[in-house]
Amino acid sequence: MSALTPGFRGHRRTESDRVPPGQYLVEDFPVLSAGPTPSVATDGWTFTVVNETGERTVWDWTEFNRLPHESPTVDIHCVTRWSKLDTSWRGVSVDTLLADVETAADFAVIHSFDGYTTNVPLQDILDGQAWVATGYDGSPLTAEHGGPARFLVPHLYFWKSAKWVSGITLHDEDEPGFWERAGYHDYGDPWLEQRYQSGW
Ligand SMILES: Nc1nc2c(c(=O)[nH]1)N[C@H]1C(S)=C(S)[C@@H](COP(=O)(O)O)O[C@H]1N2
Ligand SMILES: [Mo]
Repeated sequence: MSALTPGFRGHRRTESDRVPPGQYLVEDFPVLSAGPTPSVATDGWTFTVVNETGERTVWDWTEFNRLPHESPTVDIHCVTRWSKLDTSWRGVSVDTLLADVETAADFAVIHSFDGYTTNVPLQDILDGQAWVATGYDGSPLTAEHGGPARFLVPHLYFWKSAKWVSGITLHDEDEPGFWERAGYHDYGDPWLEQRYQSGW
């Protein structure tokens, strides 16, 4: 893997270089949910990974909080056209969650306690690209933003960052999630403006 790509580390990036096409910057943090905010208690909370053969790995809240945590600062991009730069989070990387999971799967579905789902290629959530976040901006993640824990995969449109996350299932085949079945793009790269499936 080449560590230095021209234009990535080689040049100073201005703020406008960090805003994908068709997006505008916000300073506040908008709340976007398809339904009401569920109240998810940490008592009885679990995070579950299921591989393609049905093997389950489960953490309760206490076990999850003992896992090594990271503090990523990332830019986020919602398909409704707002972007927010330098958001700071605290969470467990998906690499940590999948470290002991045996899998040859190519796809993942992220599941939430409100029934929300979203699909991502497995390679897009490995190698430091995705987290299960329990903290935002120095505080526990609020319920409206997905607390106690939400998925965070900032290089894809923010609908892929499922709030109130309950687990990850691994699959050999791609399985569209809630918004993807409703016509949102299967992959959702903000830099390519992959907002909706063609025909929308
Ligand atoms: N469980 C769940 N996760 C969700 C959603 C939702 O409706 N339910 N909305 C998605 C969408 S479309 C966006 S833009 C972001 C919004 O996150 P925010 O409310 O923290 O800004 O959450 C995503 N995750
Ligand atoms: Mo969104």
